[in-house]
Amino acid sequence: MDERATILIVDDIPSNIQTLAAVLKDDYTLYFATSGAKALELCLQRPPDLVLLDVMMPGMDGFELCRRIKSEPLTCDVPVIFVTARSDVEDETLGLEAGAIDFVGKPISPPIVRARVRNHLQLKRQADMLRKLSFRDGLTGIANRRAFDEALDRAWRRGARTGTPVSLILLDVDHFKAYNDFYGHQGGDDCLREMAQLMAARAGRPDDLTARYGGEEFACLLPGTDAEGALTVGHSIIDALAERRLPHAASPTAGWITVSVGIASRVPDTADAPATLLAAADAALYQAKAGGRNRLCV
Ligand code: GH3
Ligand code: MG
Ligand code: MG
Ligand code: MG
Repeated sequence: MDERATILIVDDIPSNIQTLAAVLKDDYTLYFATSGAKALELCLQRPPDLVLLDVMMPGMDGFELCRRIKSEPLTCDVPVIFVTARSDVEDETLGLEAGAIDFVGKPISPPIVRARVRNHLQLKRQADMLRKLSFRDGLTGIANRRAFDEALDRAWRRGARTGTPVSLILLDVDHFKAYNDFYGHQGGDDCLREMAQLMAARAGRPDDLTARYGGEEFACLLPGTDAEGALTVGHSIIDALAERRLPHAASPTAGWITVSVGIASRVPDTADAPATLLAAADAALYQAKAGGRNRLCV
């Protein structure tokens, strides 16, 4: 597999592209475009790790292309470096305001181009890694609360636009304090990891998101799934746990790990906040607990 970073070089003059390509081709996978429109198309098809961008081009110039790249959710984090013969304050200000991260002068100096590209790619990799980590739960490796909150907001807005339902399943492990007391905290951690995998496998559609919502509480977000579909997923998780029979000798409910499940489903209304869905699922979960645990309520 090719692990090399990809760089898009944009310039209306092919010989300028060739000059840059000669400097970078041994270390990176390169793409080229000779117009802003073509570059934008390539970026959206497959976002590169970095863009080297000419300022003066017929049609969409470099500043405009940079603004577009920065305004698209798919490409807004891609670093853009301007390659320009014009180095007056006004141009540099415009470029930076358009979202560029850096400049290199024309005619280019190969060592400087290599160094700047390498530095910005390294920063980008670090930022990507931090971003990824900030949306993962450290214990289980599944999505965390932050990822869930963002996904719920997105699903809610999309559902309101398209008139399609959003369903939410909240799951709380039964008698988990007793589990920790009996099996030790390490045993509890192992159990949470195993449960995360089991739940994520049951809510397995591409748009589904299973997250660790809090301590021993999990959430499955099911965009585009109605109440009936959510019920099926909820039951399948309860059934899978009954089949798996992770031992819980201290549970008054069963000899194995069980969960209480609350489900809510709505066709989002922009007048309503997604918090109403959460509150409904939480109320259903409370009912499942009060009704004896190891069960599902809607
Ligand atoms: P209920 O059936 O009413 O849900 O009872 P419960 O004991 O599960 O509920 P409670 O909220 O009293 O206890 C939750 C327990 O989950 C207590 C806490 O120590 C444990 N817990 C939360 N996060 C973690 C974790 O990351 N690892 C481990 N091992 N335990 C955790
Ligand atoms: Mg030009
Ligand atoms: Mg709890
Ligand atoms: Mg619990």
